[in-house]
Amino acid sequence: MLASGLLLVALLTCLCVMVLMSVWRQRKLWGKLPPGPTPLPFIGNYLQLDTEQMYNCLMKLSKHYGPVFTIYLGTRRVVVLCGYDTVKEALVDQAEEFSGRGQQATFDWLFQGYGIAFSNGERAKQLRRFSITTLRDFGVGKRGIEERIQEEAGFLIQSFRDTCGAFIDPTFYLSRTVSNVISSIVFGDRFDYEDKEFLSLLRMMLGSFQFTATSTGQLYEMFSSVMKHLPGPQQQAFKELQGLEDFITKKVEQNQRTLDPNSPRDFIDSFLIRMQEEKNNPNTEFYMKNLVLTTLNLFFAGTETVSTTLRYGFLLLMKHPDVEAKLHEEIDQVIGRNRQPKFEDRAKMPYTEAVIHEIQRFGDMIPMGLARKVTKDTKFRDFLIPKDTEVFPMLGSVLRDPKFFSNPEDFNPQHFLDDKGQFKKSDAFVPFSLGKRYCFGEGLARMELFLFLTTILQNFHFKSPQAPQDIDVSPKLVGFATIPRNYTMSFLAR
Ligand code: D3G
Repeated sequence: MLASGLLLVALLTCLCVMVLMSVWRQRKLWGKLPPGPTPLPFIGNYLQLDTEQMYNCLMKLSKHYGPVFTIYLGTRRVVVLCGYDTVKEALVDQAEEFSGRGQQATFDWLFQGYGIAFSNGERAKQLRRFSITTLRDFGVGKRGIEERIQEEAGFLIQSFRDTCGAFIDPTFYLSRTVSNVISSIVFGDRFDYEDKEFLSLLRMMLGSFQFTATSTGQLYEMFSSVMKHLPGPQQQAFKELQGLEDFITKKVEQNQRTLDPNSPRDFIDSFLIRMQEEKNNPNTEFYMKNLVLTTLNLFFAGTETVSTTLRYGFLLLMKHPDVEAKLHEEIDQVIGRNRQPKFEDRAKMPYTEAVIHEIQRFGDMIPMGLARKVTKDTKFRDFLIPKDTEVFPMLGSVLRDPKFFSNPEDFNPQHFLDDKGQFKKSDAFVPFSLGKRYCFGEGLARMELFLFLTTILQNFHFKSPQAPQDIDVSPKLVGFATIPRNYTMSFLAR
């Protein structure tokens, strides 16, 4: 009797221990988030972060916690990925899991999960597919868009000639030109360079893009729910985003009034036609809000990234006159002065190709990438990342990965050249990100960078009011975007 009682107690104890152990193991499994500093309620890791230099702060933390760690931006839990191996293992080897879109608090104020860049799930999939096909229909990746870029490059050359060698800030010269390429596709026509409304749209894009790189812009990433109601520079950014949306809404209404369903004139027309085709589909993603906000995504992303890259590039070439001289030499040899550059020329211009890559690598346009999130509970290395956790792929840490670039902090086209002077690819060249949500404007951007840069250098050389050694090529702002310092320059006819 006593023995069986003892046995029962022992058995029950055993069972209890087993149950407890299994619960504990599961909890531990669940708790296997990447390491990171302990967060406080509501403010998260605010005390460990400096909103003036988020990128640098996160890289410092990665020295302590390793290439995969967890940080809390206010209440947002974010897994940070550093270096080529880590980013590639996540975004490429586990592409599906890491294909969700995380937040960009400033842009989300307007987009609210609609449109193509800041959306998720079926919506992102459908709109991405449609956009890629429709861009192609309007000539992207073909002769059509190449000729449009060449023509626009001609207008830019003329506008630089008109400055008669005066020192100017090139910002809006470049953004007008770059923006007119995507404008031709989404609105069916370019803007006149004197158009006041165009300039105001370009100011709104520049302003809100720069805001995301400021300290307030990064603070807004942590405390948007409070700050959206408070006065401050964020209100100006909202006004600018709203101004852009209002303009697109107006363009859509114009298109609607004059639509011929049998011959779409531009991206907006094609979307309107698709809306008509899907009007009886209760699950359609083709409706007005997605039309306006997808168009705004293309217009904005197609303007600001390429134009900021060129602006940074000019400054870098003035800092490095030897590089500019070698570009002139290759252009003269391969293209000469009597015909416009064409995209095919690229194959015979390894030096130019290397310089463009190096400008993009050094410029590091979107240093922390567009935030991703995991679409399901995800096992990554020895960690478990719960569904919907945000992920920052630190593209800047890949572009400056010392395993791939000999002097990652220096601007040096040799990073992309072999000892025979031939162009050398690098897997760590990831300015367009990787995986399922990589930038599908990549082809267009590369064509523009090549044709604009070669056409400009075929016609001008650059003059800075400062001596090369006094030019500061370190960024003015690093946040969501990297922004070069303000400068002026002069375009001297060759
Ligand atoms: C900004 C605002 C609206 N839609 C897209 C953007 C944006 C900025 C940089 C990129 O997208 C990455 N191509």
